[in-house]
Amino acid sequence: MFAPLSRYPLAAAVLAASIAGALAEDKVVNVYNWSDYVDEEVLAAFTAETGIEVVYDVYDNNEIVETKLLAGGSGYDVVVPSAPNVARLIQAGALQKLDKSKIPNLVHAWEAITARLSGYDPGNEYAVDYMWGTTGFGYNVAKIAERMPDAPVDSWAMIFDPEVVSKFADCGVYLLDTPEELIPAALNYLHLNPDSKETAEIEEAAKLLKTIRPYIEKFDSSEYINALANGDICLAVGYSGDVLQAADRAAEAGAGVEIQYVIPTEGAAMWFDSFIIPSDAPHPDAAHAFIDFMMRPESAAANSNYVYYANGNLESQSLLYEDVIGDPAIYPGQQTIDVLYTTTSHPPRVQRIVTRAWTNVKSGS
Ligand code: SPD
Repeated sequence: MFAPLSRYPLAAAVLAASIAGALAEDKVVNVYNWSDYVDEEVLAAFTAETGIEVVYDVYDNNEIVETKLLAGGSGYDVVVPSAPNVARLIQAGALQKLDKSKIPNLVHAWEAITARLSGYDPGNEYAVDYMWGTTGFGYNVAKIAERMPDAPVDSWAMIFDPEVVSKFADCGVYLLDTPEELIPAALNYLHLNPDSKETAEIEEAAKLLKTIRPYIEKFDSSEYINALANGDICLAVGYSGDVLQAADRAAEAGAGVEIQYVIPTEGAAMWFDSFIIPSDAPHPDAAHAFIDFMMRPESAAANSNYVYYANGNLESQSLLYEDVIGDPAIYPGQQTIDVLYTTTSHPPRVQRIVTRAWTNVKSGS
């Protein structure tokens, strides 16, 4: 039989302190997610129910996430990188395996999406899809029509044909500030493999991007939502839900700005952003609780209804607004899905070439 702890005051104090520490540990979860990617009421509901405070930081590209997680000591408990980055982070040992017994709401995961993700995370051991979407472009209907009544608005020619895009330079053209979107889109436009690892092909894509560089006002991955909505720019390569949020904000403002999102007929990127837990996450229990809460159908639906991105939760679909589940820009039909491409992570040698090519495109050198 164990002696009562009251006979060992120091041991009792140490135990009490460590229990208190463990409890305190789980009262916060540090979440690092894409900007404009959550309904804050869902975060508040999580805290109200669990007592766990959510410290929420945002980013707008995968490169910064990967750099932080590879360096270690980020302090984050839950992060939402895209699939190729998840694959690289797993390989580097930067992620911990999920304890699926702590995420019972995983039963709601959408098998079609989980299967896609298993190509990056074999056995789906490290990542759970949060949202998925496409990368196309958004445009201001009136401003584009004014400048080019017969503009090829369904085509990447809007961006990659210098004759076309030059007509819109005066009303503002933005490109996402990331090679992981623009190089594949340019490769695809050139009828090359968007996931090419060939140096010569990547250089070709960079060459095309350089021809349109003079007409690009800014490389940006977050401000374009408001810039489109306010009518400050007329064309932007962007993520599906971001452009749809811009359209919504424009309509709400009632200033006559109409924004249209396009998945071009030549095809576009389809991507998946997943919850992961870094291997050195300070609050792994809170991280699992957070992911589980986000995987409730009600939470997933609330988030998608708010940010206009499709989620990886099958059960949530009956809770989505009709203008979300019924919008082919958010949940594309099979015909569109057939022209969507996915990309994989590059080996380091190819990644260096991509990074250098992108730097040259941006600097115009
Ligand atoms: N504002 C949310 C944007 C989410 C974009 N994630 C997709 C990145 C794929 N490369």
